[in-house]
Formats: sequence, C-alpha cells, structure tokens
Amino acid sequence: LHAQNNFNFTDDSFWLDYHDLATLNNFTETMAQQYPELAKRVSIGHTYEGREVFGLSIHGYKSKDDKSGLASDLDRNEEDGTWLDGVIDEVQSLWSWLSGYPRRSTGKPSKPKKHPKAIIIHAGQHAREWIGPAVVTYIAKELILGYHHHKKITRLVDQFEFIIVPVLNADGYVFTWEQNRMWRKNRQPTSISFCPGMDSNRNWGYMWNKGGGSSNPCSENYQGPEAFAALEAKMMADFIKKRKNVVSYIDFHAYSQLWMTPFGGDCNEIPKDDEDIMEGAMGASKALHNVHGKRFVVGSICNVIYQSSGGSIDWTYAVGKVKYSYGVELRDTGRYGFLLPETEILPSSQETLAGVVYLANFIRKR
Ligand code: ING
Ligand code: ZN
Repeated sequence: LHAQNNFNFTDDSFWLDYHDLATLNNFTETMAQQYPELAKRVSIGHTYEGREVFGLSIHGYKSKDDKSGLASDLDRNEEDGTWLDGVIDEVQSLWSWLSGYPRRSTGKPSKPKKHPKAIIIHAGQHAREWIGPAVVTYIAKELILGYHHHKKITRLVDQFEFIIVPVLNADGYVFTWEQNRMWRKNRQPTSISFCPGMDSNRNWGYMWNKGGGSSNPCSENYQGPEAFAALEAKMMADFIKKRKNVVSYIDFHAYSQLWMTPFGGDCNEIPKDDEDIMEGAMGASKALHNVHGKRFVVGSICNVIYQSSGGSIDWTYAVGKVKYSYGVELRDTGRYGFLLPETEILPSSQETLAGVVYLANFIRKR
C-alpha cells in the first residue's frame, strides 16, 4: 500500500517521518504545481541508473495590485537597518511565528529582484545521511509558505533565488531504502565489479586526489578514477557554472554538528574571503543554537573533521567562485549517528532554517 499521494506537504506533520525518493520527488513536483509563481521545479541532471535529480527554484514575484502596507514597511526597515538587529530576538520571533498556523497575512509582496543572486541548498550527496533531505525540504516549505505572510521571509525570497536540491545522489538514496541502509556512495560501476560506487564528495575537480580520498574502489571514500567521473559531482558543478549567479552554496551532510568552511583538501590553505565566510558561519551557528540549544562548531573542513580533497565546497569556492560556500554536518554528535530518530527531524529542521535565514540575511546586507 502506497500512501505517498496523500501527504500534506504544507503541514509540519510531513516532517515526522523520513521519506523515500518518490515521495520527495512528489514534494518538489507538488510545491511547484501549487505555488507556480513562486516555485519552479528544475532539473539538475541524471544519475547513472537514469534517475532525474530535481531541485526547487524559489523566488518572489511582483503582485499586480501591490498597494498594501508590506512593501512600504519593508522599505522603511531597509532604510533604518533594523532588520535582524539582535540575532537572538529575531530568531526567536521567527521561530515562534514559524510554528504557528494559520498565519497572519501582512499584505502583498514587496520588490522581487529581476536578476537575483542564487543560494543553493542541497543534501543527499551521501545516501545514508537521511536527515539532510528532510531538513532541506522543510526549508523549502517554510520559504514558500512564509512568502507573502512573513516580512523577513518575503524579503529574502524577493532578494534571492533559493535552489533547494533534496537528494543529489538519487541512486544511492534508493539503495539505502531498498538494500542497505548504511550505503554512502553513488551506484556507478568501478574497475572492481563487486565494489560499485564512487564517493562524489571526493571527486570534485579542485585539488582532486590530494589526500583524504581513497583510490581503492572498495573504500567508502573512493575518489573515482579521475575528477568529475562521479555524475553527481559533475552535474552539480555544471549547474553552478551555467547559472553564474550563485553567491552561496550549502552542502548538507550528517552527522557531527559542524558548520564548515573551505578548505577540506589542505589544512593550511585559507580562503581569501575567510573573515567574511567565518563571520557568516559563526552567525548561522549562533542563530541555530538559539532555537533548541544545539552547538555547531565552526571551522575549516580540514581543521574541524578531516582532510578531504575533492570535496564539493573546495571546488565551489575556488573554481565556481561561490563566495559563501559551506559544508554542514547536521545532528547528532554520534549517539544515533546516521540512524537519527524521526522525532529529531522537526527540531533539526527548525534550527537549521534559523541558521540559513541568518546566513541569507547576512549575505543580503553585505
Ligand atoms: N561528511 C563530509 C564528507 O564528505 C565534507 C564532510 C563536506 C567534506 C563537504 C567535504 C565537503 O566526508 C560526511 N559525513 O559525509
Ligand atoms: Zn556526507
């Protein structure tokens, strides 16, 4: 029996369970259908087994009869710079609003940007890290439902194009649902027939094969035979190159509770924008902490977890020119690890939303 067509995607109850790929694809399709002016489903590419990888592009629209109070309110706040003054108060009011339905309408949208900068938020490079897809679909839902109803969300959605990709490694994700819950890599063949799968997050093309990946196809961290052999790394890199408007990229993983910055490949390489990148990460971690008290440690990938050359954000920062590139390790710190209980999906989603909202606004004000 499949009940996957009966989900209410606009209700928090959807985030009380993990969902299979078909249901997550149904989520992106349904949101795009129900909010056509606000959300469009985009294709990132295809996996080895032929699955299409979907994202949701979310950006504000200009209402025809825009004569309500919201636009002028927003303009005034912009002038006096009070928006998100005192991170803590703001996040608390955001959070209390987000948890309440139905929502108070504050009027019509303000002024969507014609050529917005994009913020890419994705998860599911690694198959078994199920909390990632759950959290980023929640963020998509809140951005869509908050538009038109919540001033802060409206402003961000007018300012930026958010591109949310729940599951990049679609083949691996299906494999964890059907065969092996602890599978990490994709499902591409390797030179060893009984050891399929490349770790796409060791296969990006900046400093590939410089330590932290494995050349053994049977390893969990198999880096592939050459850079961008893994279709998931290739399709996302191509997507970013083609868009040219990407200002931030957040790659969600699990677990360890870390908000990480470039670089992973070399512990001594420091991004030229390190101060700005670190400031954004520390603010996001603080905003996140304020929701449910979880601590997320901030620092470069190589310094806070391990050396990992060929990782996504090294490439997005150094080659893709995406200034605010982050890798985030979601809950928990090891008690449950990849098998994070479903009761933690909602709190994890709420706190991560606060971090992302903080970061987007931080970038907006730069
Ligand atoms: N962590 C990531 C990994 O690939 C990471 C950490 C993120 C490295 C982004 C490089 C870039 O090992 C997990 N848990 O997979
Ligand atoms: Zn991972």
